[in-house]
Parts: sequence; structure tokens; C-alpha cells
Amino acid sequence: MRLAALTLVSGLVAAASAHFHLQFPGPRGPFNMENELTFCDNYGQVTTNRTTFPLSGGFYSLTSEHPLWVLGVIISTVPDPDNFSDFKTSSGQEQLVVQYFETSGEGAFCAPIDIAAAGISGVKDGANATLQFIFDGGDGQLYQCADITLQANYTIPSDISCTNATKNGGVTVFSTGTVPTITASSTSSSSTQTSGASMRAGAGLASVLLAVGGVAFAMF
Ligand SMILES: *[C@@H]1O[C@H](CO)[C@@H](O)[C@H](O)[C@H]1NC(C)=O
Ligand SMILES: *[C@@H]1O[C@H](CO)[C@@H](O)[C@H](O)[C@H]1NC(C)=O
Ligand SMILES: *[C@@H]1O[C@H](CO)[C@@H](O)[C@H](O)[C@H]1NC(C)=O
Ligand SMILES: *[C@@H]1O[C@H](CO)[C@@H](O)[C@H](O)[C@H]1NC(C)=O
Ligand SMILES: *[C@@H]1O[C@H](CO)[C@@H](O)[C@H](O)[C@H]1NC(C)=O
Ligand SMILES: [Cu+2]
Repeated sequence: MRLAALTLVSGLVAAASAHFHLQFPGPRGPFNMENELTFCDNYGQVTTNRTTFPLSGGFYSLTSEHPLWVLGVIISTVPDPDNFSDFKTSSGQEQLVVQYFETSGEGAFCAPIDIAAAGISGVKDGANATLQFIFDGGDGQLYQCADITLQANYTIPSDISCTNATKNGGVTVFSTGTVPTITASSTSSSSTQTSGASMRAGAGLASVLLAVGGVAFAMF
């Protein structure tokens, strides 16, 4: 009886503590789990220790603690972005540099990013910018920010790791007019208790993100 209760509690704690950690470019400050539900993990102030980051041909990396998740990356070119409006165009569209996509897999994830290709105003060689990573693994939208200086032809040092955990599944990019369906095949053995909740929340999120992605897509 007591054991069963403990197991249930630890299962709930595990579900609540599962989030994502931005690895590269580095975030504004130490990871704070509760704050990750708020703008920039609640680091509202710009930092001066910016990461030099390639204008094109870069990569970003994170670790996921959720088996099934959605990610998008937005950019701001204002000097001290401290609210979501700073990551939007004057007409209110999110300035996406990585289109929202869904994938599966816990652990390391690393993927290419071409900031110049997004055609955002103010993005150029030598410009300062802030990236905000928006992640949802089924327990709310989570945010981490990285302050960067863009540099053309910059090569990310080879000691920065860029690997995928072998469990990473396929990618669905939300830029078409079709509502994506989340399949049950992507659940991992270690997170079976949370997968049902993740999938339901994920399906709701998918519709919202589809609307966002659809609007962004229509702009191109
Ligand atoms: C910048 O400095 C802060 C405060 O020392 C630190 O927490 C953060 O990790 C640093 N950011 C990078 C990208 O190194
Ligand atoms: C970019 O940010 C750094 C650090 O905050 C600052 O010293 C530099 O002047 C800024 N560069 C531009 C072009 O605004
Ligand atoms: C967001 O911050 C900018 C300055 O960075 C400010 O001009 C603007 O009023 C703020 N918008 C909101 C909605 O708080
Ligand atoms: C990791 O997986 C993503 C999605 O499939 C892919 O775009 C990326 O290139 C992979 N990263 C590495 C380092 O292979
Ligand atoms: C980047 O490299 C290309 C090709 O080598 C070159 O034409 C261009 O001038 C470089 N840009 C900068 C800003 O150095
Ligand atoms: Cu979480």
C-alpha cells in the first residue's frame, strides 16, 4: 500500500520535472525548472556574454526529457528583448527561425539552423540577436533564451557537441495546411506513465502551433 503510494508520487514528480535544457547556444542563466514555463526561463534581462553564432550553417542543441515534443525557435533583433512582442514583426507575426516541428526521443538533440534564410529584418553580419526556444512536451510551453552575436562564415568550435540520442524519431514540420496527427508509436519505455498525458496535450498544442505555423508560412 505504502509502496504503491510512493510509486505513484514518484511517477508524478518525474512527470512534473521533465522539461528541456538548451545546450548550445548557451542560455542566459542556470536552468530553473519552474521558471521554464515563463518568458526566457524568467531571465528577462539581456546578457553581455553573448555566444558568437553563424548567420548561416549553424546548429543548436538541447536535451529533451520528454518522449514526444514540439519545438520552434524565434528571434529578436532588439538590443534588450524582454517580452514576446520583441520577437514579433510589427504586424504581430512570430519571427520564426526554426519552423515548429514535432519529433520524439529523450536525450540529446542537435539540428541545423540557418538564421539568414528566415529573412528577418535586422539579421545581418555583426548584429546582436536573441534566440528563444519554445518547447512543449505535454506539460506546458517552455522557454529558454540565448543572446548571440551573428557572424557570417563563422564555424562553431569542434568541441561543441552535436549529437542525437539514438531514440530520436522522425520530424513533422508544421508548415502545411494539414493538422498533424500524433501517433502512439513514439513513446519510450521509461516514460510510459506520462505518454498518455503528453499525447493529449500534444494534440491540443499541435492545433495551436499549426495555426501559428500556417500564418508564418503564408507570409513567405
Ligand atoms: C553568461 O553569464 C551568466 C552569469 O554568469 C551565466 O549563467 C551564463 O551561463 C553565461 N552564458 C553563456 C552563454 O555562457
Ligand atoms: C552587441 O552586444 C555587445 C555586448 O552586450 C555590445 O558590447 C556590442 O556593442 C553590441 N553590438 C552591436 C552591434 O550592437
Ligand atoms: C516590450 O519591450 C519593448 C522594449 O524592449 C517595449 O518597447 C514594449 O512596449 C514592450 N511591449 C510589451 C507588450 O510589454
Ligand atoms: C538529429 O535529428 C534531426 C531530425 O531528424 C536532424 O535534422 C539532425 O540533422 C540530426 N542531427 C544530427 C547531428 O545528426
Ligand atoms: C563569407 O565567405 C564568402 C565565400 O568565401 C565570401 O564571399 C564572403 O565575403 C564572406 N563574408 C564575410 C562577411 O566574410
Ligand atoms: Cu516538462
